[in-house]
Amino acid sequence: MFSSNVFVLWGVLSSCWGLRQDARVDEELARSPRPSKWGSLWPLPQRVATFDVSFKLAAASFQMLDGNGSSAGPSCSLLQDAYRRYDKYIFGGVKPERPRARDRRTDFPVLMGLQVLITDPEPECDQYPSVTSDESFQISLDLFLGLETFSQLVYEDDFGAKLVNWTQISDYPRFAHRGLLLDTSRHFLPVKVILANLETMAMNKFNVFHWHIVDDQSFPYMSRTFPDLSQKGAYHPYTHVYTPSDVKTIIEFARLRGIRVIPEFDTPGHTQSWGKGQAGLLTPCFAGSRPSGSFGPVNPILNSTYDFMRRLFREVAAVFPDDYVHLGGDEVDFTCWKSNPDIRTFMEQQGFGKNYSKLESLYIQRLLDIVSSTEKGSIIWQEVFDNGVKLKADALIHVWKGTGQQYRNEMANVTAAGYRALLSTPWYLNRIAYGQDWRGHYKADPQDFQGTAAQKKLVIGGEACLWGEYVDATNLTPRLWPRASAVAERLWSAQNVTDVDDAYDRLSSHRCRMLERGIPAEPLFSSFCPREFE
Ligand code: CP6
Repeated sequence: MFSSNVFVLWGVLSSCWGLRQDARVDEELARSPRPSKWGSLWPLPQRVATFDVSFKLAAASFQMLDGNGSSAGPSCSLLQDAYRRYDKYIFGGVKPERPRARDRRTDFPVLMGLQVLITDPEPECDQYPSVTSDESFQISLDLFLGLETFSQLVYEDDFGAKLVNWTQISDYPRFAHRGLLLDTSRHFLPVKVILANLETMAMNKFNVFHWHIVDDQSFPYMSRTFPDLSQKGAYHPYTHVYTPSDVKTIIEFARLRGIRVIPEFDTPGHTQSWGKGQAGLLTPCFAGSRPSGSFGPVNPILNSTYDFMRRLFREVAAVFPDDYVHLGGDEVDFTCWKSNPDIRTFMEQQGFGKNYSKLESLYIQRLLDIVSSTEKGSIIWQEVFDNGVKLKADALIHVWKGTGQQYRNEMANVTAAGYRALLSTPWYLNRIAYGQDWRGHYKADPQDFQGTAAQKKLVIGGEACLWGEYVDATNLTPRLWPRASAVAERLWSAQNVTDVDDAYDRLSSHRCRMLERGIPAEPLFSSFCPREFE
């Protein structure tokens, strides 16, 4: 009896010891968060000066107003909309009655309001954001980027009073393209989930929503030109689709937050769901001399394929206002093409031999021509570049594959060839690991490769990717935040902002702020938030 107890106790101790061993992976940061000298600013601004002078904000009297001489006034609905949002974030939507003069005495000088002075003679109030948008601001402020930063300066004292320290900030992004990929094909994501994530993107200064809208598993995009694509290819023909009005809602919500929406219609691979609503589009695979009944990538040897693509991309160009579309082009499996006798004959006629990359290139080449005829620029996954496809000089190459050394080499090769590059390889947030994997995401730098200054300049940014195989509305938000925030800071803040310890402190507070704003962001490590949800 006694010896058995001893054994149990030993078992408990040894398993505790085992856990400690495991936790040692986290040694460097196995501590509770502490206040950072930068408060809870995230991503860290380019230049910050704080002074030991505090002001109080009163919910009843504080106002955000267009400054004297501002080039954006009442007619700039985008700005007025942003005032409302940030008022709510700062004061929690509470508007007490205005205090009488004798009640106004406080221990701190009261900050009466925030004057927003837009200096751009033609502010983008009614336009869509673009890769050339000026996102810089001083803290006397530019649109919502500045408002977000201002709201992050507000803190509470022990009595719940809202305070802000006298602060001067001058800020602008390191990279123009700071994206997040969500995948709505593997699982349908309800519109409100997408909107909540756009809102959270704005809190993190992400400015591109890369919408991987369709793929093998389902085709939820409702096309006016080809309604059968979603009618037959979506998980459900009217509950699991994005109607034209849904798409509009998402694009407008994003626009009001300075976020571009870039749709991806990935071809010629990853298109199984397209085949259900568009007969003859996919390549019939053969078993010996007979069709096997299954289908492969888009059939690149038929004129009807290009007629279809021309009509589809004409619609896409009209529906999505951004200057770019993402054309995919990744992971094309040649097995089915190889099995098909018509394709083999075509290969011979073209003199391609057994090189199916040449066939893929022929397809992509024609698709790129179709897309340029719609006046849009193209983004493609790296395989298209790797296969030697002739690209327009303005094509953007999206690097997603390989180990650390491989992706660095790829960035070097792409930029040495004179193309602009986007990086995603180190930021596959669908991959999860025990511990603080955000630190790895934080340390990766898109300009960390062997190359000239001119090559580094061709890196216009990167994207965090959350592929949808294991993610739907139930777990998307906590899996994404605050892990994606690490990528947001890497893409916004200066190159020398690399102190992971300080990032941990600020990110912990930033995560608590996201919680307060109703976003169920997961914790970084053992900790608690000043205001926790039930
Ligand atoms: N779907 C598409 C995917 C992936 C890619 N393209 C993918 C590949 C590897 C991982 C995660 C996602 N699911 N269309 C690659 C760009 Cl680890």
